[in-house]
Parts: sequence; structure tokens; C-alpha cells
Amino acid sequence: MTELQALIFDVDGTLADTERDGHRVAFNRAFAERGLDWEWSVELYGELLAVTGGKERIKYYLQRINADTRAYGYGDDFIAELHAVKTKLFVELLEQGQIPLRPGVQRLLNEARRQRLRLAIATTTTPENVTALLENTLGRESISWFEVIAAGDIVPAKKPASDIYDHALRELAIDPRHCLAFEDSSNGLKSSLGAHLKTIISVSYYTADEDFSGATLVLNHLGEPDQPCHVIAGDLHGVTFLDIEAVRRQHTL
Ligand code: XBP
Ligand code: MG
Repeated sequence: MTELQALIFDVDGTLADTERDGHRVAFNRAFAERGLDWEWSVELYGELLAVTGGKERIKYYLQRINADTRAYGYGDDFIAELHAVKTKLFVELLEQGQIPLRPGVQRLLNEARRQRLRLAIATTTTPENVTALLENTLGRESISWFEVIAAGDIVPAKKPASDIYDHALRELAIDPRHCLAFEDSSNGLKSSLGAHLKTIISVSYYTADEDFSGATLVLNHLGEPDQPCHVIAGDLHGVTFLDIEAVRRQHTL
């Protein structure tokens, strides 16, 4: 019997659509603050998202896209310091309430807690970003709702490697058959599937056209009673938003 016991959530794109108006804006502000004339447009940032992790993304940009010869002198310490500025600016955006949770997220978390499901997070993003997002949307005490917050550089290989989900599962001391993951991107899906997790996708701004083969269900968002979601792949069995009963049904498929 593989009863559902735990839900593991990605953060960026899944809990909130953070990339275009959050991370991208913070990167550009950090570049300006450090006197760099780099500008990541909405379109360019979509390409850069193929690389998960902010520090890794800056490095890739310097190696492959920015032909500025000054860039050759920018080593890992410089990138780490620039990225710390970006994290500070991203947290400021969250504190200003600029980045809301996606439809259905708060409702589903509340229902999961009422039904005593265990909760965890598995994300590429920096731990401060997770804490700030939770605190500024769900309140300070919401950090404690999550038994495990697996984030950032805690594992050597970021998504699409399965390491971050493997780590979260180890910390939860649970078999993946008792869990279900929530993701928004193909890199995230590769990671969760690599950890043998059934996965529900809610596509986000940058990921709508990605390949989600292997996902149990693909939605435009999780939906609310007054805001029906749209099924992109899979079967929601006639309901118009994802509640825990629907999650349990997906888990048995
Ligand atoms: C999210 C990311 C992150 C964020 C930025 O991927 O790729 O890098 O863009 O966060 P996922 P940091 O949702 O698949 O976990 O700058 O803190 O790395
Ligand atoms: Mg994501």
C-alpha cells in the first residue's frame, strides 16, 4: 500500500512566478549597483533559464554570451559577491510584496496541513529567498510548516540532477512512493523523476512550452474554486481545481 504521506514543492515558478519580475529584475539591479552595463531582457532571461542556479547562470552568461573582454577577469569570488547583492535585492522585492503566490498554492498547503500530510521544499534557489517568500506571503510561522527545506548549494549538482530531491527524501526518511512532487519546469521534472517521484506540473511564464513527458498531470495553475484551472495533459477527473482529494487520486495513478 503506497499511501500518500508527503508533498515536496519546488519554489521558483511553482509557489510563485518569480523569474521574470523577480529574479530577472534583481539580477539587473545588482549589475547596475556594481557598475556593470549588462541588461538581461525578458527574452534573454528565458534563454538563460536553461542554466539553473543564479551563480551558474551568471557564469554561463560570461562564458557564452557577453563578449565584453572585461568579463574574462571575473572569477568565482566576483560572481559570488555579485550574486549576494542580487539575493539582497530579490529579498527586498519580496518584502515589498511584489511577488504573490500562484493560484491554489495557499489553499492546497492549508488543506495538506489539516490532513496531516508532511511538507518539504526542494529548490535550486538560495535559502534566504525561500524564507523571504514564505514569510512575506504566508507569514513568519509558515517556515515551520515545512519539515525539510532543501535549497541552493546544499547539494553539489543542481536540477536537472536529482540530488536536491534525493536529499529532501533522505532528510524526510521516506520512500519516494509515499510522496508527490510539484514542479513548473522540465529541468525540475527531470530532477523529481530522477528521484522516482510522481510529479504534478503547474506551468509558469517561461515554461509553458517545455516538454513534460513523464509528469502525472500538467496544469496551467492549481486553480481555485472561483478560478478553474486548465488541464494541459493528464486527467483531473472532472474537477476544476486541485484539492488534496484530487492529489491523492493522481498519486494512485
Ligand atoms: C530556479 C532557479 C534559480 C532562480 C534564482 O530553478 O533556477 O536559479 O532562478 O535563484 P528551480 P538563485 O525552480 O527549478 O529550482 O539566484 O538564488 O540561484
Ligand atoms: Mg521551478
